[in-house]
Amino acid sequence: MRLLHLADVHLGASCSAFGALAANRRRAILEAFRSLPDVAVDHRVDAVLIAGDLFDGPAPDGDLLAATRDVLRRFVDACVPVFIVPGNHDAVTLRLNPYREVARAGRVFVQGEAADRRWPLEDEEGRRLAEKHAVYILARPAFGEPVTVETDDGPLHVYGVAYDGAECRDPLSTFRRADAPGVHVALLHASVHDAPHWRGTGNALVTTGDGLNRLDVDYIALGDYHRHRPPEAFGGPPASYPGSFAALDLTEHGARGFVVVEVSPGRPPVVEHVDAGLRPVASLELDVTGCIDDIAVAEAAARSLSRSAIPTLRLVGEPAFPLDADAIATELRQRHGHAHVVDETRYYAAARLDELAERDTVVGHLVRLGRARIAAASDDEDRDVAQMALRVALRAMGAE
Ligand SMILES: [Mn+2]
Repeated sequence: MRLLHLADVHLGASCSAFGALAANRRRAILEAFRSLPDVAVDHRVDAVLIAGDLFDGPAPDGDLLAATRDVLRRFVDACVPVFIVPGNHDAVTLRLNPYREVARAGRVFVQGEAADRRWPLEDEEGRRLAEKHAVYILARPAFGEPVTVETDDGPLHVYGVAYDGAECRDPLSTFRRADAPGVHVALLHASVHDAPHWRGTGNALVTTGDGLNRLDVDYIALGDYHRHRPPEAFGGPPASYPGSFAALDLTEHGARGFVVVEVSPGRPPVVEHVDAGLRPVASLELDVTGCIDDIAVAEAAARSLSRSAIPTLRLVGEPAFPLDADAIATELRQRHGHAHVVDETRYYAAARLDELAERDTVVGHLVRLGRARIAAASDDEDRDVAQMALRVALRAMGAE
């Protein structure tokens, strides 16, 4: 059986870290999300699992809700059942429930809700209604009976939990495997920590590898952690994080997307990560020692970056000129639309500064004073400020 598993789409996220590209980014994420029904058909998956944080917040705007309903209707039309659990960003609470609005589309059912259509699985008759042409939003704080659908590759049983610490502290302990043939899958939004003393706060479910091991299933579809983590990384439980669907800020570098999972009863799952196709964030460390000026640094960076990348550049080394990170970012933005530059260079140690410090001039005095302040700094923050002050002063003096 093949499953398409995604999480942490964060529809509606501001993407403000992308600067001038933010609006673009929001559109691209929505477009990639809209393409998923076709992607699911192309990959010939039997079902789709969405493991929380589909929305960035508990009150998505009308456009996003309409787009989501449209996507879900297309899954239903394509006969691909969809299972969703809320995450910590789009949690179902007494006051806010983004999924109540989503469930206004036909054949979308939200559990534990007095919606127009009752949850179809409460009784014998209802259970017969559970079929492929539907979307199931598992919104209860504890595991119950799985939702069972008949797929081309046999029965699929999905168990889900919507974490609510006020209702159920330890939802994993409520898991009971149904005695039925087929593939059994657990769907949850949780951070997995292996240190037993680790304690979560707020509305996030925290568990450990041992906790996951208690789930007697063929696959555990997780959400929450924004980096892809394959089952091998768990060393035991058949779990995987797909990671964020698309980079949401400039720390989320590398391939982002979803996973396609091959699951068979009693066998370890085989997980393949698939890129969602958005422009990636590329993280690059560049040693600027030897560069003659800001433009040369920008050009050296550009040579190492693909044009489609959105760069986050960390500068190291000892430049022989008063480097201006903003000027380098401005240069890179022309080519990449947006760029973030972190300056970790050590100008104060450069040979050029040694030379300037020897001089009996205002600049020479400035360098000696600046270096003395850097040397006397009481902590890292103080040192950063002193280094920045020397650099700004030298630039103002035109000491190239
Ligand atoms: Mn998330």
